[in-house]
Amino acid sequence: MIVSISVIIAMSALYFTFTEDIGAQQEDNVFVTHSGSIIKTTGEIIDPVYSTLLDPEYTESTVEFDPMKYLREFNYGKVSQLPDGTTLREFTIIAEDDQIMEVSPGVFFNVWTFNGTVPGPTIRATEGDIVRINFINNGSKPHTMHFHGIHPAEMDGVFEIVGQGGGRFTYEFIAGPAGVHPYHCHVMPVEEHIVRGMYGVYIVDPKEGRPAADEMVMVLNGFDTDFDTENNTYAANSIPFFYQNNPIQINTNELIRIYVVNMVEFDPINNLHLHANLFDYYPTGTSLVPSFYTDMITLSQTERGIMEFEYEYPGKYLFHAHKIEFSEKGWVGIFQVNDNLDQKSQTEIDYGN
Ligand SMILES: [Cu+2]
Repeated sequence: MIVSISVIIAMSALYFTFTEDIGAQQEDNVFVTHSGSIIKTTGEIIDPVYSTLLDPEYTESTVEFDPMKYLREFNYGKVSQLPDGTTLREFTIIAEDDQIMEVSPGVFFNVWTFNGTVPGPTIRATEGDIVRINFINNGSKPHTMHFHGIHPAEMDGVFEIVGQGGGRFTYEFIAGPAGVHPYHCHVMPVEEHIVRGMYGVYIVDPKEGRPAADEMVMVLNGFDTDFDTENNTYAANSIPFFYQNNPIQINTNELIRIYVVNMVEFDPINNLHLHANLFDYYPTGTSLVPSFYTDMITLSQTERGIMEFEYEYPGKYLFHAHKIEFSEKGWVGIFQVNDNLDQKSQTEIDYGN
């Protein structure tokens, strides 16, 4: 009897400790719509009058984001060697939640950001390196960084909530496994922290490297600008139709490698179709041997992989979601394939190390 009473007391203590922990992450703006669906996003809107008083230029976009620059930009961190020869890569990531991004012409949206952009920086390391993230939360809400990959529990960015107004946390782990992984904020309501833009790509190169290629990152994402838990825009790399209007220049007979990550919130699936070609596909990028040779992949949220292909014939080729609703709301782009003879090879670009 005494034993069972003690067990019940111990379990209730555990229960309350656990629910208090979770409760600390919750914001209480859960409500039911007219149609009966439960909205968990807060739909918080910045007061423009108050914000303009603080900063007269507030109603203008505060986010400078160039999808063409983001496409081939890799952040290798501040590199040093530990006494045992291990490479240490240090990154400083600052979270903010008061940034304004023009997510489509004339549509200004309050995004929540890592280092001021959506997506955040592409963090890149080699398998076995030590990755150290000096995380500073300058936002007005709690935020964290949750990396996919392998690391200790306390580095998982879920229970160690980093407080607003300058809270700090240092994430440190061994880079691995090789592949392409997302990182994102994991504070509740997680769907809002994601759909507002708190995510990015983390690439772990295999120790033996991969063949030289023209490499790029595509984050498939969207924005719910009217807070009805449906996306209003879709894109590869945030800006609808960007790569259709600004085709990605590539060369014939040159290996193209795309790290693709689906971060679309609310919709169960996203997909990608490449025109007039097929590609080798490495799900999660964890194997050096491709699993598929295809022209179409389907991805649920945070599902990702590496695509490799070459174009033989010059010309313009579409790539887009074969979920037509998504492509018609912006998730469509063009590869302009140039004849390799008169183009400087992209693989000669020094991406740093
Ligand atoms: Cu967050």
